[in-house]
Amino acid sequence: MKNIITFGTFDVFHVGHLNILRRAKSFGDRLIVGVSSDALNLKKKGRYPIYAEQDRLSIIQGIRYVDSVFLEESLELKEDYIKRYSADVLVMGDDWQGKFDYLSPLIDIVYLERTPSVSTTSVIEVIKNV
Ligand code: C2G
Repeated sequence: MKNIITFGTFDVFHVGHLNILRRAKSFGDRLIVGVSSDALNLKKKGRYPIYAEQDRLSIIQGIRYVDSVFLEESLELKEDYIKRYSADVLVMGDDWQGKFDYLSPLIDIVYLERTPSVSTTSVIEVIKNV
């Protein structure tokens, strides 16, 4: 049984999010997703996500490729989460290229190409300008 772990905010869920979850799952048997908390987002991006953390958790849990979800409370706890969920492979989009290489003694790391031309920020901009 190979466990895959990935992390993200997944705010205003879009096809780029779906693609990375589908591709992450293809690396193993179980996909575990750490969904960034609202407080972590405020710290990381200076604003709260559009969708509250409970809703983002429900959406991600409802995706067929996802086996379990948890709340990611801090960027510095990756090692703990990896051990807690017995993860074998960490998958992240390549906007994080190299950023988690320090974890490589603990886990295999795969960076996947982001889906082009879609992002939460661009969706928010389009809606703002309607
Ligand atoms: N993603 C993608 N293609 C896009 C947009 C996003 O492949 N067009 C991927 C990102 O690379 C990431 C995942 O979808 O792997 C979630 O993206 P975000 O919600 O933007 O995640 P982020 O806020 O970067 O949080 O501990 C790490 C952080 O929690 C990651």
